[in-house]
Amino acid sequence: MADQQAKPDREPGPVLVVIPTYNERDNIEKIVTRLHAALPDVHALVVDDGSPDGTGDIADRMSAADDRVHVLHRTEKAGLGAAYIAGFGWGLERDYGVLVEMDADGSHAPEDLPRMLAALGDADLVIGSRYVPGGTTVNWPWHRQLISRMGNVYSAIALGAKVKDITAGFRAYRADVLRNLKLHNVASAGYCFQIDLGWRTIELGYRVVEVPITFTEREVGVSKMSGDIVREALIRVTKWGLRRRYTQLRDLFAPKPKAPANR
Ligand SMILES: Nc1nc2c(ncn2[C@@H]2O[C@H](COP(=O)(O)OP(=O)(O)OP(=O)(O)O)[C@@H](O)[C@H]2O)c(=O)[nH]1
Ligand SMILES: [Mg+2]
Repeated sequence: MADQQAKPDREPGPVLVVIPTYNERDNIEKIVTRLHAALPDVHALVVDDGSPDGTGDIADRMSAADDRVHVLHRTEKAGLGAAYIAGFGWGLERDYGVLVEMDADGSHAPEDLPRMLAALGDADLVIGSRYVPGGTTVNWPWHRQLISRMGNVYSAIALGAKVKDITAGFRAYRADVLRNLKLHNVASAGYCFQIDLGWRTIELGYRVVEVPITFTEREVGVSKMSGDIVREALIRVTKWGLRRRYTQLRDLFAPKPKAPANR
C-alpha cells in the first residue's frame, strides 16, 4: 500500500464547503450564515438540483450579495453523490485546497467545523463522527439510528474498515485526495456515496481521522432518505466486500515468486 499519509506541516489552503440542496428553502440561508459566523474566510458552494421550492433562487440572491457564496445549478434531482461529484469538480478546477461536505438542513453544525479543519493538519480526510467518544445524535428517531448503526457495522464487517462512522456526511477532504479517488467512476448515488469515498480513501493508504460531532435531526424540510437508498448501499457494500475477500484468497493461494538465487 502506498504511503500517502499526511505530513503535519502541510498547509491545506483555501476551504470550499460544498452544500447539496434539494428543497431546502427554509434552511439554506440560516446554514450559510452560521457557517460564516464560525469561519468567516471559507467559501460555500450550494449545489442545487433544480429545487421546485426555489432554493436555487435564494442561493443566487445570497451569491449576488456575498463573494464567498457560489451556486451550481443542476437541472434535475440526481442524488447526493452526483451533486457532490459536480461540486468537487467545480472546487478542484478553482484550486481550493480543502473540500468540505455538509448538509443544508442543520444536522451538521458549522460550529464543529473549525475543530475538523484543525484535525486536517495531521490527516487527509477528517470525518465528523457520531460514534467516537464525545460524538452524539440529538432528536434522531430510533429507526434512523438503527439504519445508521447497522450501515456502519455491516461496512466494518464487509470492508474491514476501522472507521466508526463511515456513513457520515460531514467531512473535510484535502483536495489531493479527491484528485486521486477516480471520481469519474463513482456510481453510488445516495448515502452509499459516503461509504464509497471513505473506502477508496482508506484503500489508497490515506490517513483518516474521526472528530466527534453533535448530529441534530433536521427541524424543517423533508428528508430524502428512502428504501432505495438503503438497498443501494447494501448491494454495493456486499459486492465490494466479496471482491475484497476474493482478492485476499487469491493472494493467499497465488504461487509465491521464487527468491533470486545468491551468486
Ligand atoms: N443536490 C442534491 N441535494 C440532495 C439530494 N438528496 C439530498 N440532498 C441534500 O443532501 C443533504 C442531506 O439530505 P437529507 O434529506 O437531509 O438526508 P438525511 O440527512 O439522511 O435525512 P434526514 O434525517 O431527514 O435529515 C441535504 O442538504 C439535502 O437537501 C439530491 O438528489 N440532490
Ligand atoms: Mg438530513
